[in-house]
Amino acid sequence: MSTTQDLYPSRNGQPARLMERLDPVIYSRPDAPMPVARSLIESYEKNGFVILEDVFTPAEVAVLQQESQRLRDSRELAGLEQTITEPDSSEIRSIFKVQSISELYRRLAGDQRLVNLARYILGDEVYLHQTRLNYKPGFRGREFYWHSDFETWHVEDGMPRMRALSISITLTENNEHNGALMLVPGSHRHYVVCPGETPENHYQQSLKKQELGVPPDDALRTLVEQGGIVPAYGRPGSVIVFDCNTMHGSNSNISPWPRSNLFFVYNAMSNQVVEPFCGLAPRPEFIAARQQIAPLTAIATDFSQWAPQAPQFQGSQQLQEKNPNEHPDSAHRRKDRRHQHEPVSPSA
Ligand SMILES: O=C(O)CCC(=O)C(=O)O
Repeated sequence: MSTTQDLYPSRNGQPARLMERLDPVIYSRPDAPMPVARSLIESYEKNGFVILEDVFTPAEVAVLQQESQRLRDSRELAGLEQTITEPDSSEIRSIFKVQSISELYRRLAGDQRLVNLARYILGDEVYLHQTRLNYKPGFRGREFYWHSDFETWHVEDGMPRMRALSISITLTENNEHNGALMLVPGSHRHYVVCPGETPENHYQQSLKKQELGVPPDDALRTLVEQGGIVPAYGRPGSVIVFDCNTMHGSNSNISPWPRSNLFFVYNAMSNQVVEPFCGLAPRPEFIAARQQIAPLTAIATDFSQWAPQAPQFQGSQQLQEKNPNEHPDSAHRRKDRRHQHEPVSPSA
């Protein structure tokens, strides 16, 4: 059990309820240089998310999609613990810790368009708490029920404060048919204390179908009556940035069109995880990073120029043994660029 004070208790026998958020949403000072237009930052602060279209060019998206297909087709990958199948079929639902099996995605997680935004919002150097690729295959891709990521990261991973965010890069179109992400504006300001008690190894069930750490109907109704629901439709290459406590979920995909999105979770260096607040053993490293934590270096990359890489599965160990967050040629840049917030596109 963590010795850090539990400011956001949940699943501990208390009745379910809504409580106010105790942490800021935007951590940088208002006069700090902004990596995107002020209106976008204000929208993020008010709603708990912002959708940025066309952050990656069609040529870059094509390269990112090829990599997604390569991973999906890999027989080696199917046997790894970090590969999660759908609850009722052997189709791949999610691959976790993608930076350990893909040099391209490792580089992408350090892209300056993403890292500078995360740094600005969190007001700190950042590292990767979790990464995943959710395939949401056509016909049988199952839903992700409503949840706040922070509730699970706090209870099961020991993330102390709300000082983390997700950046989701859409690899396919997300539309009204294929199970686009849905978000509840303003929900990030309220923490849902959830009922129930966390069983051991809960992740083995929850990554396929989450039933604990989800809001009771009344709490969800209240949040949605206050804020509504916004679907994150968009072209591939868009970016959805959302606060760790924003209520979100997505429907099943019974359309023929897959909906594949990458998720990178950036946590503030000052908010590294402690012992899980549920008192159980921490979840495995592929779900929640605890070892070799190091700040990311923001690097400019044109992914359309990325040379195809040889399959990396036997190299996944090597990638994990190195500093998992840092590209080999980036160390010399860290000193110069740590506190800069270079502009990212789009700037509208
Ligand atoms: O991929 C989605 O639609 C939702 C993903 C999500 O909420 C999760 O993986 O926690």
